[in-house]
Amino acid sequence: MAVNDCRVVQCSALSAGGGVATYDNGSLSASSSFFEGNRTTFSASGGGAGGAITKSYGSSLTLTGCTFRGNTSFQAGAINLQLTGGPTVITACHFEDNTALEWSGAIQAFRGVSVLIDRCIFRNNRANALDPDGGYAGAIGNYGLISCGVACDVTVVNSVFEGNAAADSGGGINADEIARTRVYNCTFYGNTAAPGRGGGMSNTADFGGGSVLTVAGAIVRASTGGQILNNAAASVTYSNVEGGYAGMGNSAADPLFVGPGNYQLGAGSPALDAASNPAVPAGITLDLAGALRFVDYPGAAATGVPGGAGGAAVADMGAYERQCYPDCNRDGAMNLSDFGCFQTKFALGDPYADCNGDGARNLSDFGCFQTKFALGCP
Ligand SMILES: [Ca+2]
Ligand SMILES: [Ca+2]
Ligand SMILES: [Ca+2]
Repeated sequence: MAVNDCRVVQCSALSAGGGVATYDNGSLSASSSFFEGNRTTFSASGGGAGGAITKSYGSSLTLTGCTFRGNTSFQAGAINLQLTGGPTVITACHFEDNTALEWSGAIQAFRGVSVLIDRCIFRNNRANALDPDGGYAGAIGNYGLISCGVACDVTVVNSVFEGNAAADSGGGINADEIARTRVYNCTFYGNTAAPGRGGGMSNTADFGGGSVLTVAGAIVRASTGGQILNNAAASVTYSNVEGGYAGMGNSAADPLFVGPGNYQLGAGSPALDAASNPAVPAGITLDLAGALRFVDYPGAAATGVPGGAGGAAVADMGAYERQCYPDCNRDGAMNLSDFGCFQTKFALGDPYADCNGDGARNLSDFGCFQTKFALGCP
């Protein structure tokens, strides 16, 4: 089933999938669609999962360019993914103001599902605690009850978590039981959990032991309730964590975001060229803004790990890769060939050639390019 260019608004279901559901080896894809104010209505203490979408029993799910806003459920405020089966791939989607009464404000993965979440924004989602067992995972929860190896992985890449809140643990992400959760090149800012319970992320052992959380290339700042809680097995490397976190390549220095609410990295950021290329999953080549993920930023010391799809160009920490504007051909060097590249893009009418950003492409853009080239990467 395909749901394209649709609006699914204020729908409800008794127990699962307030808007849309796929079961029994079915396949659901949705693109450029809007899911708002959908909910499950099962009694609050008795269940209800997936305010907007449920995927279950072997089915597969692909979501691209969709928005999920203000959906509500007992667990999995927007999307419920459960039981082994086909993969889930969620790309370039926005999740805002979704609510779970108990667990997982936006997305919940449960029992052996394979999930890739790439280039998404999670903002102001929350998990309340209707009873004392709840309040886990403000945005994403991953819970595995059976041993299924990599088939159970939830992998999150190139995404931003901002202002999400969990009444108990994991304002951005919570994992428990024997879940496998991988978080690469994501930015967490201003997320909230209870004191000491991981405002950014938590790897808890409250429902069973053995959950493994692997974090690389992340930026985790300004959390309430601590940045990262680990009560099981966690590895955090090549990441920027406010207050510091033990692990190879980690730092605590101010990442120099370009401005409030804008998590692009400023010039001179210690997060430039400081992530780990081999950690980035195969096939990932773009950052959250749709720009190239692997860019060598001239003047930044490469303190991260080269290799992988980036070769010598090392990825930046966080969801955004800083681009060097005058390095037109993106080869990490600034020379005459970049002038040729600019001329070509100008001739083709490429938006890149509007160097001064005034909406027109004319001679003044050539002067602008020369000026920026002379400045390096301002
Ligand atoms: Ca870089
Ligand atoms: Ca170049
Ligand atoms: Ca212009």
